[in-house]
Amino acid sequence: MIKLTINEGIATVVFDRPDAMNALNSEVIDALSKAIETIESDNSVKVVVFTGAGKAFIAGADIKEMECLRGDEIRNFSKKGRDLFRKIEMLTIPTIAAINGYAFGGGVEFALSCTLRIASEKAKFGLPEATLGIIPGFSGTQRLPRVVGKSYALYLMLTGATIDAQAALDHNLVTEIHTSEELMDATILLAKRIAKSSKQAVEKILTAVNLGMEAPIDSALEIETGLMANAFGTKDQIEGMAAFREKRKPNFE
Ligand code: CO8
Repeated sequence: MIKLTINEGIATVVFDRPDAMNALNSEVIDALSKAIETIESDNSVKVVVFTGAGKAFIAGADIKEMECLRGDEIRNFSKKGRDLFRKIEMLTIPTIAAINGYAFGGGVEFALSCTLRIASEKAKFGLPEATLGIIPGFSGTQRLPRVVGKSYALYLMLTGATIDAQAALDHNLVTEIHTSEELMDATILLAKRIAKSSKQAVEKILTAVNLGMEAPIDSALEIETGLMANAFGTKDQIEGMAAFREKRKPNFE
């Protein structure tokens, strides 16, 4: 259901339920939660990559599992996914969704909780919940407008339109498009570029952006100043600036 490998500081998580287009059922969500715990407990991990096996990234929450849920059952399922996605969003390890194919409903909502999203030219995106008589309940109504803007988010959610990778790029849903053959190499290259940066600086940038975006601007600026002050005097700041002065590459911790 979920395959986790950790290699040279990069954790790769593959959603591997191709018979159901990698749809998120309770079992997959529990397995993802365990994989995140493993990643958090491994200090060597600098970047996490998520992708899907087969022709889907994630075709949404499992419609067949959800169909008959009611009341607290559906509330709990929604909360389980939402809380896990929130945890992933707030990780101080950067996460990249390598969107290889279909990303619908909960699949888009999951990708939105990642730090970055890059797509194969074969990727297709949509929030078809309204066409199923429900709403994006894994935090899509909140995160999608923050990423693509309110109007385009509402267009996608109210119509259930399917868009291609180019439209996703045009609306900032993804930052890069690659051929399907090159997607994983390009993703690993991006992960390695991030992994070369100072780990403590990366953690502080994620914290500043994630906390700051949710705070009033004056509080957000205070958060930034505090984190900036804490960066000074660290081994990486001393090394990074010495490396600049000595015209060499930094050797971070
Ligand atoms: N859930 C369950 N099974 C699925 C799902 C899904 N989301 N998507 C695909 N499958 C299954 C199909 O039923 C099919 O199974 P079977 O072989 O047993 O019939 C198998 O995967 C292969 O799928 P297709 O034959 O349909 O493959 P195609 O290549 O023809 O089409 C698509 C692929 C376009 C991805 C198509 O399967 C599709 O449209 N899937 C549904 C997409 C969708 O509507 N996603 C949104 C789901 S709702 C959601 O995500 C809500 C999130 C918030 C929940 C909050 C909890 C309360």
